[in-house]
Amino acid sequence: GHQGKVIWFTGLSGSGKSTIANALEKELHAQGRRTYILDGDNVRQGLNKDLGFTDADRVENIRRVAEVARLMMDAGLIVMTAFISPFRAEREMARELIGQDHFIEVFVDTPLELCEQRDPKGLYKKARSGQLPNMTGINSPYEPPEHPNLVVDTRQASLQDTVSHLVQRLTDSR
Ligand code: GGZ
Repeated sequence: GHQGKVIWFTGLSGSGKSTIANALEKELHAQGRRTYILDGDNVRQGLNKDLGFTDADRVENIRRVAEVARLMMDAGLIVMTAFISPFRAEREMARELIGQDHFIEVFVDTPLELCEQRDPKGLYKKARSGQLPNMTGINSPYEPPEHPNLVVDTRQASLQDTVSHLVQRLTDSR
């Protein structure tokens, strides 16, 4: 057996998935644990550079991410994935592939309104003005998880509390 795990973050663009993953990674490194963060920046630039944002491309994006996450988990890493992963069916596929006992689904439940206020890349603004098709939350769907392992309300919980909570989960399940 291995000690690998997959922490699967899901939520809208700008919800805070990467922020939480990065803070969690720092904490795990301090404990001497080996990790890897898969996100749009390192996957969509390389492995998945043939994919865009149609429904079909998102399905394929998530399928490949789940396969890669499983391989890395098998190598003993704590893998964090930070993709919108908007569809319930693909998240369930990932859970089955990775195995219920190794999979922690974290719903970063930041309301669209707040994500839209943050809008660090101006994507929501572009979508609202009709210049960006298929923007999640505006003109492309997001299906919230029905039974996530953890829900994070970034308006209520501090980043440090969220990280501590996740570290505790990982420690409990070892
Ligand atoms: C959603 C988009 C889009 C569209 C570009 N819709 O906030 P970001 O910028 O840094 O993260 C978003 C990222 C989403 O890619 P994912 O691979 O996570 O999506 S999915 O899981 O649905 O496959 C956003 C940027 O890419 N981006 N165009 N149309 N987000």
